[in-house]
Order: sequence, then structure tokens, then C-alpha cells
Amino acid sequence: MTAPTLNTTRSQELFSAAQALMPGGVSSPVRAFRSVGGQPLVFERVKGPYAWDVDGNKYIDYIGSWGPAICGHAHPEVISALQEAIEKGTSFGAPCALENTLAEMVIDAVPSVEMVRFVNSGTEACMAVLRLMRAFTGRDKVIKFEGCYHGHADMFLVKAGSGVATLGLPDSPGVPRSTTANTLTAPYNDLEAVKQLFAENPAAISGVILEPIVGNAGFIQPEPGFLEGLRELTKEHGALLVFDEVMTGFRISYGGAQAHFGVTPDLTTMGKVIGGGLPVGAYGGRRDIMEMVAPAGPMYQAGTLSGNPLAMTAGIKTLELLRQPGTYEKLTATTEKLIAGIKDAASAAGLPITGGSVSAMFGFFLCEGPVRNFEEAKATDAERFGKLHRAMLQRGVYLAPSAFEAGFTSLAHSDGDIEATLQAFRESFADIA
Ligand code: KE4
Repeated sequence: MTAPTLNTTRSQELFSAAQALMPGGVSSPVRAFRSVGGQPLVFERVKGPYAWDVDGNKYIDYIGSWGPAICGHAHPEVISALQEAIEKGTSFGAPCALENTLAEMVIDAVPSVEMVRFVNSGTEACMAVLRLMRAFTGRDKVIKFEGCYHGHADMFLVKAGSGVATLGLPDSPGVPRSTTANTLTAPYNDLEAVKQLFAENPAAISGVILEPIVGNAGFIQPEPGFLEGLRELTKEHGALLVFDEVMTGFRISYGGAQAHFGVTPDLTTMGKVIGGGLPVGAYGGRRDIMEMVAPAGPMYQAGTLSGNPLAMTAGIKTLELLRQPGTYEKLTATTEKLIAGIKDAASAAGLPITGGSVSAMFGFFLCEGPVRNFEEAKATDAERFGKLHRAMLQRGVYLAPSAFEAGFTSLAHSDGDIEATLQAFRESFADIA
């Protein structure tokens, strides 16, 4: 069943003009649709689970601005809180009470966080937390996992996920070897490889940083014992365990993936949801470690717009909405219905698929599976995923434009939206089989 061809004339005009103004016509590479093909869409507005492009086409959105829109886009309570806050100004560059409020909420919610510092993006949070790991331990090396993405700071652009994996970039030019010499990598879910790295680098590894559920190599869950094993290994070697919860924070549960799995790291990075769609990142953890951060301690980190009142306002309201009873049960039910239907639809079309979900995060690979690490994720049929992505757009469903990203549901996605999405999947899988 072929879908109607969307009119994307205005998107084409704007995107074409953007090519001359901004590299690739975008402010972030994954938005350029390079790995899935088709016409990148220029958005006009978003509301609830929906997005509209500049040609008036409406989509059920499973990106949600890459995570922040967990309560639905432009939630009326967030909007009205911002309208009230903006009357007092957009940025103070001075302490404001709203920072205390959001800090208290994060500290109350996230098991590892006794103290927190706000920044403006997940990249900043991860950059700062790596500096803090090194400052606290006096050690230079760090272990990350292939396919995990911790923002675009030099030392993390080693076998990184997300847009780096999407574009098939070996690792970025412009990153000196000297910078990445201290970045060690291991396959996700491979505790033996981590043990080996510790044995080969005695008393030299500051810590291990990972996505507790991977969302940047596609959706990959930790195998039973993996997170617990890392917790033991890092303690044994006097190294720190850091969960990058920029994507999973307040999405997997109100206490993040660490609360869901019952494994408490020493430090945690956050972003996306805690800003409610405005630019916010954060890092936090054990008080004895965080008190090394200037001006309390000697480790320097700063930011002009950090803790600004608008971002704090949007974050506070978003977390207030999320801590209502039943929130994560609803998100889990919605997402489980979605991923089960997607897998049934692919199987009905005779296509191999493997995938899953945890709370409001899901993903699938178009291959037999299982997918336990980035190497196995590469078995996914990326070309067929591109055809699926285009077919779903034609049917009004907006999936992440990459086989190496995760999907996000929200409190705004209704049963009707899920059923319409599954019908689009049934038709699209039939088209591409
Ligand atoms: P930002 O600097 O993009 O705010 O955060 C970087 C980051 C750090 N850690 C994790 C686990 C992340 O998922 C991210 C950013 N996620 C991507 C989506 N895969 C952002 C989308 C984009 O790059 O445009």
C-alpha cells in the first residue's frame, strides 16, 4: 500500500537556503537526515505528541526534541510558568531562588546526587564530570563504551554513538591524539574487557562513564549484572562510576536509570528533561567529590547562562508534572504497547527485528538480534531502516532519522496515537519487505 506523497515544498526551500548559511543546513548533524535520506523537515510548531512542518503536515513525534518533551511538547503548565517568569527577565547572571528549587528536586529524586551544578547542555555536563573525575582521583585515564555518546567534547569522540555513528565518522578530525590517548574503550556489556583495562592500567584510571541504558547506538539495555559488576570493579580499583543520564534521567523513572536498576554511581550527568526543553545540563553526585568544584574547591567550571531563571522554571514545572502518581506506569504501558506492536508488524511482514523498551524509551534493530553492544548493533539493516523512516513520514509518523538512536514516548501520546502509529508501521513494513 503506497502512502500519499507529502508536500514538503516549503521545507525544501528553507532547507536549501539553510545549506548556504549553516554547515549541512542544520544546528546539529542528525537533523540533516543524511543516513536515512529523504527531505529533512523544517518544523513550524509542536504541541503534545505532535509536530507540524512548514508545509502544514502533521506528525506523531517519537523524538520529542531528543528527550525533553516527556510531558508532551509545549505543555500548558510549562508555557504559563514561562510566561510568568519571562516578565522578570531572561537571564540574571546571578544566583536565583529557582536554582535552589530545581537543585533540591534533583537531589531528592536521584539516589547518587547529594550536590549538583547546573550547566547548559549534556556535553558541558559530561566535559565537567570528566574533569572532576580526574581532579578527584588524580588519574588521567577514563573508560567509555563503544557506541555510547557523551556529547561532542574532544575526549569523548572515540568510538562514539549518536550522530558520529549515524554519519559513520571514524572519529572526528580536529581531536588531537594526545587528547584521546587517555580514553580507553570497551564493548558495552563486556565486564571482562573492563577488568582487562584495569589490569593493564593499574592505578591510572579515574573512572568508568556509561549510558546505563544506551540510546545512542540504537536502544541497548544492560545485561543482568553488568551495572552491578561495574560498581564493584570501580570500587575495587579506587575509580569512580559515572552514569551519563542525560537521556535516561527522569525518563526511566523519577530517579533515573540508577533508581530503576538499584545501582548507585558516584557521579551522574543529566540534561534534556530537567530543562523541560530549554537549555539545561547538570552534573552531581557525592558531596565529597562535588565540593572539589570551584569556588568550593579548585576544579574550575563556569557558564554565563548556567542556572538561568527560564530554564530553571521549565525544569521545575516539568519535574512537578513527572512526580505525579502513576506517571511512569502510564509511560511504561504506552511504550510497551508500541514496541510490541512494532515487532508484531515487522514479523507479520516477514522482516527480522529485535528491540525493547524501558519506561518511556524504546528502540529496535532490523536484524535477528540479540543486540548487546555496538558491534552487534551494526548488523541492523540501515538501508532498510532509511526506507522505513521515509515510509513512516509519508504516513505522519516522525521517527529518529537514524538507525543508531532511540525513540521517546510522552505522557501526551494517547492510545489513538499509538494505534495510528502501529497501523503506519504495518503498512510501511509491508511496503519495504
Ligand atoms: P547535548 O550536548 O546534546 O545536550 O547532550 C549530549 C549528550 C550526552 N549524553 C547523552 C547520553 C546524550 O544522549 C546526549 C545527546 N543526545 C543526542 C541524541 N542522541 C542529542 C541529539 C543531537 O545531537 O542533536
